[in-house]
Amino acid sequence: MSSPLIGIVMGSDSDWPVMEAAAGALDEFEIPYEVDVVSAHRMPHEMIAYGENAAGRGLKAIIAGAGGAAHLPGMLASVTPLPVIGVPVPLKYLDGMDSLLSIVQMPAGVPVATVSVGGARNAGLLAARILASADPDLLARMADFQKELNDQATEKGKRLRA
Ligand code: RP5
Repeated sequence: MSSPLIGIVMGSDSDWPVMEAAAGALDEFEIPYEVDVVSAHRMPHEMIAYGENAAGRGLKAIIAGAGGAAHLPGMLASVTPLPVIGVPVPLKYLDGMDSLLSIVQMPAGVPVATVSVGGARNAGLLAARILASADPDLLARMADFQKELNDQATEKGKRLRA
């Protein structure tokens, strides 16, 4: 197994049904990743250590998902120089707006690239694009993937017009 390039972390294993789509996208591009639960509130010391050690361990980006008072992506971004992609996980109440606002409203200087509520697949694809910017083979495969999306959308239009 290759060393992981992307860290996928979440506040609880209850986030996994949403977050597994990020892993699925990375699988499609054969990008090695690791998965863990690193709760900002329930295990703050481990969370800080994860962020502080991530770059030194060879990770290139972190995908962090959390729901409700979703402080995990922002706190990780505050202790790592790596790009952090935040996934707002929708919980039972408030339709994920609490998660979204907790993640997206970062102070200047501490960026988190926030995807849509439940948008873990896009988080995986964004991580792949970050790696692709320095990897011509991966960049070409990303361009092929986009061409495939284009073809599929074109085909749908053709079927409607027929
Ligand atoms: C957040 O609390 C987690 O990210 C999760 O979305 C939510 C609920 O966690 P559990 O009570 O299901 O462990 O920190």
